[in-house]
Amino acid sequence: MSHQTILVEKKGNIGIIQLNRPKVLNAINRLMVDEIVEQMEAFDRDPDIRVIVLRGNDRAFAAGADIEEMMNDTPISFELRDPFAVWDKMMLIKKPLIASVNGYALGGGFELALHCDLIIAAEDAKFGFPEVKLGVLPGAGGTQYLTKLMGRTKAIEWLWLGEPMTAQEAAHYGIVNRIVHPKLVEEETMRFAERLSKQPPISLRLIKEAVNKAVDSPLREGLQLERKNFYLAFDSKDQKEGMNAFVEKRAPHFKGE
Ligand code: CO8
Repeated sequence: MSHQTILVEKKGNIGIIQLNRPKVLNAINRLMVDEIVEQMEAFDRDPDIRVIVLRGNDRAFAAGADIEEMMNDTPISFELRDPFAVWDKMMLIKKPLIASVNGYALGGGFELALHCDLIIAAEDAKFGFPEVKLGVLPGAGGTQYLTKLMGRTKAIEWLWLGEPMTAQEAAHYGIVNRIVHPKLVEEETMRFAERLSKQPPISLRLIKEAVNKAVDSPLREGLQLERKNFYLAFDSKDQKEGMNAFVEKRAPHFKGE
């Protein structure tokens, strides 16, 4: 399938989506969100793919929503088009999603990275929510994700001032998983993705569901889901393989069955 705003590539079991509007620092227009999510869903269904990587280019992961496209929107145009319904679909992707961030991850670009399970970032990457400077606020989950990750005190300061945070600050607050030299971001991302691609896919998927449940439900509900998923894992061939390999003192080979 040909795309206008993204490039798509498969490397072994890893599906890569590259944001591709370099002239506007990968500003996210409506078509781009549609194409990203359609491709994520296609990789999620593809039995050969085990991990999905989302990346930008050296200058920017994405510098936010496309301001020119958005500037004439009205409450009614938003209501009728329902632009965030497609963002919600991202939360249903079951395979691991890794954001690989060089340069700017601002506004909707930061929100896109926060919709991923893991973020690998360059030491000089810049994360932030500058929406306040445009007289608006984040709309694709930024206020919620940031507050849950770093707590109210720091989140409200960042959202009110709209200044970018460094990758080191983002790592300090548990927002990014790894920071590396800008030239090593791709290598580190692929290394991490390959490592995950060798883990048992059904376990990864059940863990993702249970961890996401922990974020926004009472402990008891989360514990019940974790227990159900734990039982479910025992119906997989990978559970037999993993435990047999342990007692036979050999490396396991997981097939996602
Ligand atoms: N939208 C549209 N165009 C953009 C955007 C953007 N978000 N960011 C950069 N561009 C364009 C610039 O207009 C410029 O175009 P041109 O060459 O034609 O003048 C080109 O990209 C290069 O940008 P700069 O010349 O400004 O590059 P600098 O290195 O000087 O500055 C910055 C880089 C600091 C990143 C600067 O471009 C900037 O401040 N960008 C805007 C950042 C911003 O405000 N982001 C938030 C947008 S609002 C938002 O994300 C709301 C999310 C709502 C939910 C998501 C729905 C999809």
